[in-house]
Amino acid sequence: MVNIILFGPPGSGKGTQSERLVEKFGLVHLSTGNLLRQEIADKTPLGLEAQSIMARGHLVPDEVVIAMIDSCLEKHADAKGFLFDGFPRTVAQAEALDKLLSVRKTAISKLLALDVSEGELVQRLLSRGRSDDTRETVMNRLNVYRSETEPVASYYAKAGKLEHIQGEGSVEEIFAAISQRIVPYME
Ligand code: B4P
Repeated sequence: MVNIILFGPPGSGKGTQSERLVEKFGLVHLSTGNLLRQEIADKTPLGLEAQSIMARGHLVPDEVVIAMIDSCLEKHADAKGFLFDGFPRTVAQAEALDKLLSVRKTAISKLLALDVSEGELVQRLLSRGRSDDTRETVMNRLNVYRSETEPVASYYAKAGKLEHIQGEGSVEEIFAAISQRIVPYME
């Protein structure tokens, strides 16, 4: 079983690349951002709680996203592998994920980190124009990324699982670079 984390700051292209990667490799795509936006669209109690947090660019509480991931892993118990997109975003989420995978007798294979400069990130997000892409929210999201999320890369680096990918260039070039890192796990 292969379990890949696609990691990077907001706007680094995790969602863009994940859609293509799951199609190519037949992995199950677990995007906490998409799952939360679906809860908001369905106006569930969880969605109502998440909406204002996401609008401010903050992180939804760890226990909420960990429970969401747990139930998705359960639902796709026969998957050949998972692509985690936007999760884990804190070290507590990473520790919880390791436990959830270890009880299922599997583990993270690699964390692939997309490197994109801050100027490029801001430009991409402001031109995307999603409801959480206002200048103020984008700045908050970048600050939260630096303080809460970046340590997740060091957490997996200690286990020898971190690999950096140049995240600037065409979508196709970046897709080829990521695919090259995943192929060995599919053989
Ligand atoms: P996410 O949905 O995870 O989204 P993101 O980090 O903003 O963007 P992503 O990196 O996927 O960029 P994309 O491909 O779309 O998070 C949203 C919010 O949800 C968070 O702020 C948080 O509040 C909450 N949340 C999610 N997960 C959570 C968790 N685990 N814990 C707590 N809270 C959580 O690309 C961005 C733009 O760039 C697009 O317009 C795209 O077209 C463009 N682009 C992509 N690749 C490009 C390229 N190579 N060149 C030029 N443009 C490119």
